[in-house]
Amino acid sequence: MDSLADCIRSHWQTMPELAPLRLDPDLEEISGSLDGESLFIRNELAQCRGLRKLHLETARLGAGLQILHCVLFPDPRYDLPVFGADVVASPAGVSAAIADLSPTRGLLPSQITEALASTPRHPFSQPRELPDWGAIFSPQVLFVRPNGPDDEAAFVAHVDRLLALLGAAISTNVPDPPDHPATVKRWEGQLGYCRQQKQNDKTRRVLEKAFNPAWADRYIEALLFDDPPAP
Ligand code: BLA
Repeated sequence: MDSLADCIRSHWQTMPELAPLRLDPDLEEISGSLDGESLFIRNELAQCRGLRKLHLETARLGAGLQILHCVLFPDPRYDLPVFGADVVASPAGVSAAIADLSPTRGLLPSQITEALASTPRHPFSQPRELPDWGAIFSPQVLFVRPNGPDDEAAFVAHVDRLLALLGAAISTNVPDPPDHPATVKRWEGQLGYCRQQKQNDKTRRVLEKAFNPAWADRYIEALLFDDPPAP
């Protein structure tokens, strides 16, 4: 978890025109309790050229669950995918590790598809099935239960590669005007991505239990998967 968070933060530092994004002070660091155990959530938010919102959430639920959640939402004027990663760990190990560059217009930019196709993949021994709402992810999505330190290091290396590809795509991208049909299509694609992610009951259940349903709803709607503003 720590090396993954460090990897993500170091990529943020290389993004062009990186600037802080305003975050409700009561959402920066959140404390709660779950089954008598303490809960702690930390949120980091930024923006840069090409990305309307970079979000990293690291959470600890007592001695039990540890979660890393990261989504980089593109500015729809740019032809860029959504980067998403989620890692869920318990004392028994990491149960879910997912990372993807997800298309916002049906398919990924060809430079990214080609780069991914030519990168050899570590042979993860425990691949996982996507839930139905996971149709938003690309065909190249990585979703595994890492089994040991080699798998864990390979997952971090994969995220590193995805973020390098995204960074390269940002540096060569020329934005379309806000009213361009391609911009509108990518905005609709991002809206669909957020709607599908909100169907993940596992996230909602953990937040409802740790806080309460109204709080969980606000957190999901306003911070995790807020609808992208119209271009
Ligand atoms: C699964 N997400 C989970 C699980 C939990 C959470 C408890 C079940 C673990 C398991 O199946 O092994 C909880 N995730 C959280 C919470 C947050 C969070 C509380 O991010 C708070 C911020 N989820 C995302 C993103 C992706 C994602 C960005 O937030 C992908 C890019 C995917 N999480 C994802 C998927 C599953 C999951 C695909 C498995 C769902 C399933 O099998 O039904």
